[in-house]
Amino acid sequence: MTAVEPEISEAVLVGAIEHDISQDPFPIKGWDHVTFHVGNAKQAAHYYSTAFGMKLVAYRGPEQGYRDYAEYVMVSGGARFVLKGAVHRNAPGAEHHTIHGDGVTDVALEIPDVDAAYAYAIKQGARSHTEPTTLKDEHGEIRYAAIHTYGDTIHSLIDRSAYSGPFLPGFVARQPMVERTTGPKRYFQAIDHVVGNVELGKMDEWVEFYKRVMGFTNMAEFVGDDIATEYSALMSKVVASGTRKVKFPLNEPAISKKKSQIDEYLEFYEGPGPQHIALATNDILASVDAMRAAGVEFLDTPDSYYDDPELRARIGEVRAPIEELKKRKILVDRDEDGYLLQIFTKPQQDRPTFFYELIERHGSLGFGKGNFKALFEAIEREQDARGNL
Ligand code: TYF
Ligand code: FE
Repeated sequence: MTAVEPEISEAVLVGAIEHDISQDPFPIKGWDHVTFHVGNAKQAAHYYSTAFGMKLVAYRGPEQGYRDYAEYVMVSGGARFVLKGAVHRNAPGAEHHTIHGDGVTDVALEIPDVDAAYAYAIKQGARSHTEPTTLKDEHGEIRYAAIHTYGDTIHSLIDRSAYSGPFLPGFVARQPMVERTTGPKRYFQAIDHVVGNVELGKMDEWVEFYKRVMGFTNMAEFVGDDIATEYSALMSKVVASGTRKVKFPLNEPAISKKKSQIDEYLEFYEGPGPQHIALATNDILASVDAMRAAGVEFLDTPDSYYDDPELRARIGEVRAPIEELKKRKILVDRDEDGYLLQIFTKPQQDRPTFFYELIERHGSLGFGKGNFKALFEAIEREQDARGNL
């Protein structure tokens, strides 16, 4: 018997809207991939295979005459991650890992016209990383450029419309590392949003950057002074592309009684960088079960969250019994458009820096604002356990 996956479009999964990108100053098709620099890409590929249910599809390394790195390309539905590990200390860019530890180096975007988008970004004040260039092999060609964003993070701009290879020129196809026999076919289908942590007082500058350079607009959801001083210890605003497929919440620390979780990140990451990626799933219960069984740790939510009559009244009917959500510590939030289910992992490396969110949207275009209190209290308990009082 083969499991039948529900027919559900990626746009619905990630809360995208009908929108003609040809009218945008910086047209974006969607996410291309996210690159992680890690200490051991071979072992990371195994973790993403077993614990995140991803499939290894492509590789390049010394065997291909690529002397500096081994890179493993993992996919789950429309989401693509590249795990990159240096094979010697002088690999160009290897200092990223020395300074920041395991983390995201590149949030790459698929762009219909790389030259036009790059020229617009530079005119609007973006800092160049790589000028437009053509990469080719026997599978065709890619138009490529890259710009800098916050910290040591870049946005690669990729037009892959004339390319049919397994990833980018130079990569070879690879068979999956692990044949899974349990769990859902995919644990997630798409990237929903990528969040950046920036320094105190810089959030608005980066919001303006994405508006000016990529023509993004603000989404309604934000965490202002009121919420920040009460419990969150962060300020947050969200910018999004025209289709809302690409969404970038931006956080900065706020003054609070304890050290802000954003300050803790900035200290351990040694600067601004990507804080979390939200992965869109069409069955968060099955995904959480499979990931927990494989050893992924999620933030705890107290039972009182689910027993709160105010919350029960506000969220109304959702697709699963509250008891099933409570068992798994899955959070619920509802707004005028619908509701969402979400859960957050603990940090994914020894440093308390990068983590994941799983999100199942049912109409809501938000980010779980109603859960901020419960979420930030859970994060503070973890901070306390690390001795950050
Ligand atoms: O992406 C967001 O904005 C939500 C909220 O440490 C959030 O997921 C903000 C900060 C944080 C965890 C979640
Ligand atoms: Fe999020």
